[in-house]
Formats: sequence, structure tokens, C-alpha cells
Amino acid sequence: MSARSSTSVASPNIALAKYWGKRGVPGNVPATPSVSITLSGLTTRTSVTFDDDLEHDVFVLGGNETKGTPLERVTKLLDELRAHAETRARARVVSDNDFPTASGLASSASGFAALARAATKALGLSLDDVALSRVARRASASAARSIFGGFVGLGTEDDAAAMPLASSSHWELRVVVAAVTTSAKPISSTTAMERTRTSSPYYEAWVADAPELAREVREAVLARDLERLGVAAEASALRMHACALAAGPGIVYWTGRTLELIETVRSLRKEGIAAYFTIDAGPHVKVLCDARDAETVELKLRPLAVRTIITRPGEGARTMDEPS
Ligand code: 2P0
Repeated sequence: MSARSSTSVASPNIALAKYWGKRGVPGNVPATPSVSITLSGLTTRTSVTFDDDLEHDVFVLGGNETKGTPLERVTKLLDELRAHAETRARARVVSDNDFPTASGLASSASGFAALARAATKALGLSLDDVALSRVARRASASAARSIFGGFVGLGTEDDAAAMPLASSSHWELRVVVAAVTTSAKPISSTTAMERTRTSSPYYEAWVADAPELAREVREAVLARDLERLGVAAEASALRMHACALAAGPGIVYWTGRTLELIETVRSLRKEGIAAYFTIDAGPHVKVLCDARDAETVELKLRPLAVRTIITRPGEGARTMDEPS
């Protein structure tokens, strides 16, 4: 038997300017540019072992062997790398998140970023981070951004790769995550954005408007201007959800708790604390604030959440056996 293994870790990222919808070109290319922060404090750890004795790929997620669509997506990414490496060996993939899976905390971003990194290393391929980001994008577009740490942009060009915008030490920003449930979301992002594209009367307006907001977010990040960033990030989140809400049937990721958390963030601002929310494809609320306000913000959100986590800009996907 010959086996080749590697283990990688990656963190989810939170989009400040949202990707929602795909262009009609091959390879899972976003219709809107996005800008994200890769978060410390939330981690996916993925081990990949290629083994000539395996008859098919095996995917163990959170301790449970998983088949169907998740396994098909894993196999598709591995097939691309197997073609590069000119091997037919199947792999055993073992992945664990230290946060809720498939609930709007971007587990597919960290999951496919860690998988791409670990599988590339296990196969002995030498792909640079830009090439790795393209591999991750084809599996899940937000995963392209988790290859890199800090503040990251992803465009809409053919065969897009994410690009670092600023390192994790660029800005002492905090993102307070208020998770409102540990359940999986009712509809996957992939399905929801396709339904939005094909049935929301607001879709074209969303795609036309998104680049300007992404520019605003990029400039605010570079200028470390929290108010400017927060206003643009809230607009991006609300417009994305407005577009999805208008699909047929409407896509409602929010719960009552989500709305209460939005209200709480707005009341914090009335008290003079610079706090701004963003919400991805799930009910959780993530709040941007200065490091000095993070504990105050967290205390205020805590009664409304099942779990709160104070996160900061973190590192990109990395192999555990590499010096960091
Ligand atoms: C984002 N989201 O920019 C947006 C905002 C969720 C809301 O990217 O179909 O899991 O695998 O490319 O990357 C979630 O979508 O979708 C996402 P696929 P993905 O972070």
C-alpha cells in the first residue's frame, strides 16, 4: 500500500462586500466582486490521505461519513488535482469544524480552502496561492478567499482568483459573531443564489450595484475607516438579502433573533459605539467594531445568541507540517 497524507487548517471568511450569484461561464465564477476578512478563532482542520487501495473517495465530516452532494463536491475538487498529478488514487478526507457546519458561518469557505491546500500537498504538487485559490473557487467561490489571510478581494473575471488586499495586521478590527442557532441552514447558498438569479426581479439591479459597493468597501479597508466600511458593509448585506427575499419562492435566512440583533447593533450606535452588522447566507449576525469596543458589543449581543465569539483578522489556509 502506498499512502500520501497532509493536514491543513483554514478559517472561514466574512464577506464585507457580498458575492451572490454566478456568471454564466464555466468554473463557478461570481457575478459580483467581493471583499472579505479571513477570521481567526474559527477553524476547519482537514486531513487528506491518498491511498492506492481505496476504491472510492471517503469523506468524514464532523465524525460522520458523508455521501451525496458534499462527497461529490469533494471528489470534483480532488479530480482536478488528480489530473494535475497524473494519479488515479482515491483519498480519505477527514474534516472537522470547531463551529457549526453549513449554518451561514462559511464552513464551505474554510472547508474547501483546507481541502485544496491539504490535497495539493499530499499529492506533492507545487501550486502557488493564486493557483490554489482558483482550485478552491471552482469548488466554492468563497473558499477562494480563505486561501489568503487578512483582507481579501475576489473579482468576476474569467477564472478569477482571490487577491490579498491587506494583511491581518493591517487593522485591529474585531468581528463579533453572534450565532443564533446550531442548525444547518434551510437552503444551501449554491441553490439559493441560482434561484435568486433566475427568479428575483431585483437580481439585475443587485449585480449592477454591487461593484460600486465593493469599491467603497475596498477603499474603506485600505483607509481603516470603520464608519465608511460599516455603512457599505451593511448596505451590501441588506441588498443581497433583499434580492434573495424577492426570489420565487422567497429565500428567508433570517429569524426573529436576527432582526433583534440588527436592532441591538443600531441601538449600540445610538449609544456612541461604532458597531455595524453583516449577515451571510444564514441567520447569524456578525458585528464589526474597534478592538476597544469588542467586549461591550459582545456583552450586549450575548443574551440574544446561542454563542458569541470575538474574532479578528486571521491567517490563510496553511499546511500543519509547514513552518508558519
Ligand atoms: C459571500 N456567501 O460573499 C456570500 C455572501 C454567502 C453570502 O459566498 O456556490 O458557499 O459554493 O460558490 O461560496 C456563500 O456561497 O457558494 C457565499 P458556492 P458559497 O461570502
